Amino acid sequence: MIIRAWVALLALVLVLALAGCGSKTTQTAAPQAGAATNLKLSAKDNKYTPTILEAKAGQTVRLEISDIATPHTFTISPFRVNEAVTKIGTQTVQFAVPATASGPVEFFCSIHVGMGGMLQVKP
Ligand SMILES: [Cu+2]
Repeated sequence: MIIRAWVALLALVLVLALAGCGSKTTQTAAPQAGAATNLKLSAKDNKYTPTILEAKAGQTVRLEISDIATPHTFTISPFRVNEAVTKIGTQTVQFAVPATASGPVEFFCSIHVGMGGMLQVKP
């Protein structure tokens, strides 16, 4: 009787473990939540490209901004991120995605109208 219960428990643990694996079907090497991720953005022609970035909730983002020819900001208001991007050439800004964040949040330059995009926050 005890052995049967133990086998049932083992089977349950196995099923849960497999279910856990099955839920992660993405092929991309997505970083773990909490780990830092490196993203790139170009500021060429006073436009941020790409216009869609992706990070996970709770993650630290190191964002390398290239093609800087004039001062910009990198701003995400709900995250209280407002970095001056003034280094001609390339500058890296680092910010934390709040653990409670989700969905798309806007990033933009507060100097150039229309210079911005969306940061998709994945769980
Ligand atoms: Cu700008």
